[in-house]
Amino acid sequence: MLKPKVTATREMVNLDGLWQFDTEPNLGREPWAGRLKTSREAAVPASFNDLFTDAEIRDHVGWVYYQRTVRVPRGWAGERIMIRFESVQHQAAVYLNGDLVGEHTGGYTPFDVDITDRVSAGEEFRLTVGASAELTNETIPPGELTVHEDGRREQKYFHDFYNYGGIARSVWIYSTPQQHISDITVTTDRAGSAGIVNYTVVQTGDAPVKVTLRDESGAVVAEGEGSEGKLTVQDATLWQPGAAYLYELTAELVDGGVLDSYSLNVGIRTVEVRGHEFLINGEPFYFTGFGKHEDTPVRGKGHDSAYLVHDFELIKWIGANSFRTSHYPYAEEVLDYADRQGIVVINETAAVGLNMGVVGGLTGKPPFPTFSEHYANENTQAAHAQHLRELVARDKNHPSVVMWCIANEPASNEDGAHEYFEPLFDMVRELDPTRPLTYAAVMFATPDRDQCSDLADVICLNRYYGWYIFSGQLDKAEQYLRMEIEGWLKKTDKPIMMTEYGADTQPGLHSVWDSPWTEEYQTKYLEMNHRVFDSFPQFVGEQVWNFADFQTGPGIHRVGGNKKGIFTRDRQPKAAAHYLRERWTRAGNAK
Ligand code: BDP
Repeated sequence: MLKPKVTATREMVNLDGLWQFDTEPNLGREPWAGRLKTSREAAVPASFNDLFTDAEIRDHVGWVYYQRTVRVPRGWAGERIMIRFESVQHQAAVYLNGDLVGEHTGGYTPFDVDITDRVSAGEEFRLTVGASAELTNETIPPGELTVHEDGRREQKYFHDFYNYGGIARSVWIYSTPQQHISDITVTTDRAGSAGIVNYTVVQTGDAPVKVTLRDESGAVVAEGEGSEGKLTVQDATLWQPGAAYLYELTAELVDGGVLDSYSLNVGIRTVEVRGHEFLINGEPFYFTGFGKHEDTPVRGKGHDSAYLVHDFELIKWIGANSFRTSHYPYAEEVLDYADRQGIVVINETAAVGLNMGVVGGLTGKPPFPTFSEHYANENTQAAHAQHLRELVARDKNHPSVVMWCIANEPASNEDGAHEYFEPLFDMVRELDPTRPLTYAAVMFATPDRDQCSDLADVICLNRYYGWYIFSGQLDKAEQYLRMEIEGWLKKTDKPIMMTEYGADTQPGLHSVWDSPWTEEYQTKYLEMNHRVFDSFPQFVGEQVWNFADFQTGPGIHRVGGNKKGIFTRDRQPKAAAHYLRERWTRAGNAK
């Protein structure tokens, strides 16, 4: 799944901007059959929910429709013509003039619609996109949808962030030659001071393939022929955390002239788990940073390049080296930028909420088994597998991505979890043997109860001692956190990291005592956790929950959203940001 790009043989036109917009109840039966009769317009990319003041739109459950006209560039005659949707949350139906031409399920991975046979160069067409953010027990993420007798649709979900919907990332039409490169896979290795770049090019037709690797100055450092090969770069400059270096690999189909050409960035680096260590380029790596969200005021989950740049600036300011794409794949632009900025990424799927235990509150008692016909069943697992395939297909070439996270807080302590996850882990290992795998373990999945840690290469824990458990009692929290980690060390010799720990904090609230919600408490909570982490050499990282405050569904334990951010939703630092900066910029890093 190659990202659309302008190359010597390919063109693209961006379709972002204002599209006509309406929700299902306001429409006739077939909104795609003609022009939408509405004066309402929605911004693309953006979640639609927070754009308008009408509560019925914000909380609409069901289909919404976006529409615009598109003119195909007049020079595209004879080319293959595609539409690329980077993200439609969570289900999409695409109509060209009156016809259904494409469908996709899964809100965080891109899809293409081939419209070559339906459009003509220089002509206009009407593009209508239906988007539904409905979640059921057979979608990823899962949810619960109830249709009441009066037809009202009610959406529940079991994850702690607002279920935004709509066209959240850019839309493009793009051209490729009929005979074209359809995929490139790159893996890298090191041999002494040389760098190895293994490549596979997939194409239509059988034109000879030529591959050229250039360094950052543009000098050719290696060349290859054929659809598979191994390039050797003498004295390679490695891609390193905090010191990105990117080569450019260009693949060409050459038959007489150049039929198609596509370039991508390649960072030469290795990732390996050895004993208790997580190694990047053979060096022990300690993750510092955050679990994040794609979440900003007004845009919701809409991708925003200004926030992208600013968030990375704050990540660097605070001295962090990494983040996890909690709890879904982020926009491709984010990973491209991480590649260029040398920020390390744990890439997570949208499998969040596979856990009925959370419904039982702190008891962790599920009302019914999570892995059952009723909830996470075979169809859920098939949808999960599809998400994983799409994620790996999209992100396999990013040097910044060092680990795949198969799920967030699944009920890995419940019976049936191992049977559910084993085939998924096996499948991803086969798709990508080069990266370690993990899942972020929920607090009920203690070392004595978790049933899936044998599947993971790194034990990732989400723990809230001092917040959900022993709130305001940091001494006790410290004792229990330490005990739990000791328990894990008895059970496994894999590396361990904390992928979530955090305390809700209302900026401006202060106290001399250990008072939850104050800025002081957030700092003391983090200090307590760090005392524990620092005493275990088997620990390979700390990612605080969360980078910034973010929007959630309504609930009495959420004050205008989740307030565990180290930054506010508009990216102002809370007191703990200065503490973390002090810790993470200190020589020798966190440890
Ligand atoms: C964890 C979840 C995360 C929540 C967080 C919290 O992984 O999505 O936002 O707790 O409660 O259980 O703040």
